[in-house]
Parts: sequence; structure tokens; C-alpha cells
Amino acid sequence: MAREPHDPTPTFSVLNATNSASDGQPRLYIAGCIGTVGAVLIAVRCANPCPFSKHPGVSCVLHVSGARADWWHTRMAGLLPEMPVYPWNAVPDPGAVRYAVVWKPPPGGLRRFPALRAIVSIGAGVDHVLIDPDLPLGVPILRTTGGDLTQRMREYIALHTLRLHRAEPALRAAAARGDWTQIVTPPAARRRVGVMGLGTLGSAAARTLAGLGFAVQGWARSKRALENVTVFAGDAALPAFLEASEILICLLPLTDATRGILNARLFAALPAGAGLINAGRGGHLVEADLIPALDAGHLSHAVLDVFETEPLLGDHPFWTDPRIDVTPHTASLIDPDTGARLIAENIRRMEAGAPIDDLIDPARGY
Ligand code: NDP
Ligand code: OXD
Repeated sequence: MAREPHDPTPTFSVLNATNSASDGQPRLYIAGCIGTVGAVLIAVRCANPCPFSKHPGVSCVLHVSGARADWWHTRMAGLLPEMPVYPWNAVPDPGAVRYAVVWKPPPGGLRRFPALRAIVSIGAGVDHVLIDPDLPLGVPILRTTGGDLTQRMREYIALHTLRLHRAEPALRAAAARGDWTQIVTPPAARRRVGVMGLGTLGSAAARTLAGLGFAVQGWARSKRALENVTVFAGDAALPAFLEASEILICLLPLTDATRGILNARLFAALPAGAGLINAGRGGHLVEADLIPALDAGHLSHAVLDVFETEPLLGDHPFWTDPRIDVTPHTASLIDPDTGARLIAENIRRMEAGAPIDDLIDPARGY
């Protein structure tokens, strides 16, 4: 995959300069020497635990694939100088690995590290870790949260709720036909928006939507008070919540209880022509039920950020259905600069035996 345009991962421009048409000037020679010494230091650092390590014999392994892998590695290594950080496939001594910082680790892969002190999810969801049938038992699992992730999700939810509220998909389609159609939408105060999941992200999204003037309700497992948001709790309250959700937003974690929750029965319980935004997990949606629900008019439009199989296959019907907007799991893609800082801080807290907020409850699944 190509590096993302905003990826600030340093490139080895000094070394490259020595390889380009040399004019034989001393500055290039000096740059070459500095580059060579730097490369040797990096190689030594990757091969051996740091001799000045505050935690000798302790290391961290990183599993991130795709365009941001180098960026994550550079940031994590820079922020944890006291402990070597190895890419997944370059760990010299698996017995020394205490921290596994992962996104979608291969099943069984974490078993390679018998002395793990924690598994850290690069992201707020931990379903990609818990799904491993060979997950080492009893190792604490941390998720990564923080202001950056929450802010990005608030933006995504505000953007797409406003689009659905203001009938943007229909207006764009009309404009493409050169059709001057005026659609009068209700005022925000009469637009009922429902948020499934009122955790870190769902409650922030609900507050943001309430701040925009929408009539917001939220659904969670447990009752709580949220200013300007009507809260429904538990399975028994789900029908009443759905009945009042003209735009339904899913920000649930994927667990045994929530898998497949966005299904034909649920769509039929929404006000006719409802909008759907799924930024939780692909496993929440029964994919086969979506297009029939759009055809039947239970739904008018769906915005999907997450899919059962990611990347979404090229021939998947969701790509071409004009009633479905696909975003490539970018609703709140954590930025490695911020994410690595939060993860390094949590690792330091673990090493110091300090309390950590981001521990999940494996029995609950989130
Ligand atoms: P939290 O763990 O903070 O909150 C989860 C919420 O879901 C809680 O309010 C919880 O209820 C509720 N919940 C869980 N199970 C049920 C259930 N069976 N019935 C009703 N409510 C339930 O999660 P976050 O807000 O941090 O994140 C939510 C999810 O968003 C993540 O798990 C991940 O899947 C997804 N995500 C997607 C991203 C993207 O870019 N698309 C980015 C980040 C996260 P209670 O409060 O009562 O426990
Ligand atoms: C997450 C995600 O869980 O990016 O943070 O989906």
C-alpha cells in the first residue's frame, strides 16, 4: 500500500543523497558517514536489547500491517527508548517480550511470547484480540482511547448525521441529473437520532449531536445520566429506543451479545425510511439483510465504515449501491503520533505498577 500523504515518517534522505549523482563534495562524504553510523546504530538497536535499558531483558513487539506500519514503529521506538520495540517478524528473543502492541494479530501469534505482561490493542475495540482462540489466558488486555480518537469519531458522526438529516444523498443525486429539487427537512430539534453504545465514543457522539440541536437518545447496557440525551438501557428497552431512531448510529463493541444486531428485524422496528450509520464493527451488520431493508423502505440510506471482511472486496454490492456510502474504516483511525504516546504512557504505568484506565474486562468482551 502507498504511504499516506500526511505520513511524516522520516525517510532516509541522507543515505539517499550519497547514492545520487555525487559531485564528490566533502559535505556528501560527511553526510554519508553520518548516515552509515546511523544505520549501524539502528541495526544494533534492533538486534540487541538496549545496553542502557531501564528494563533490561524487556522488550515490546508491534503488529501493524499496511501503510502505517513504519510510522507506528518509528513512533513507538522513539517513545520507549528504555525498551527495544521489534516488528512482529523480527523478534530476536520471544521470551523477553513483555508487551504486544497489536492490531489484528494473527491467530495463535501471541502464544509465541510466554512472558507477556500485557496485550495492547491499537484502537478502542478489542474484538480483534479476543477473537483469537489461542489467546494467552490471564494476560491483561488494554485498549487505546484518548481525545484524538474521540474527536475524530465526533467529526465522523456529526458529518454523516448532518448529511442524512439534510437529505444530502438525494440532493446530490438530483444535482447530478441537473434536477432542481428542493427537499424540506425537519428542524434538528424534531430529528430523532439514536446512538447504540454510550461508552467513550457513543457518549461523545451523543453529546455532539445534542449540541447540534438534535433530539438524541442513547442505548447502553446500563442506565446512566447524560445531559440532553434520553437514555434507554438493556434489551427490554431496545424496541422503544428503535421506534424513536430516525437516524440510527451504531457505536457498540463487537461481542457475543451484539454480533448481528443490525439485522432485518431491527431495521423493521425503525421508523420507515430511517438512516443507518455503522461505525462500530462489520460483525454488527448482517450484510445480507441490508439491501432488502433498503428495497423495502425500512431504511433510506446507510453509511458503513466497518465490514465483516476488510478491505471490502472489490465486487461487493455495497460499493455500487447509491443508497450505501462506504468509508474504509476511517471514522476514527488513530493517528500513530498520538496513539504511540498513549500506549507508551500505559506501558510505563504498567511497569511502575500504577493504575490504568484502559484495561478491558475479557469476560464482558469490551
Ligand atoms: P466502550 O467500551 O467505551 O463503550 C461500549 C458501550 O457499548 C457501552 O456504553 C456499553 O454499555 C455498550 N454496550 C456493550 N454491550 C452492549 C449490549 N449488549 N447492549 C447494549 N449496550 C451495550 O467503547 P467505545 O465507545 O470506546 O467504542 C465502541 C466501539 O467503536 C469499539 O468497540 C469499536 O468496535 C468501535 N470503533 C470504531 C472505530 C472506527 O474507526 N470505525 C474507531 C474506534 C472504535 P455500558 O456502558 O452499559 O457498559
Ligand atoms: C478502533 C478502530 O477500534 O479503529 O479503534 O476501529
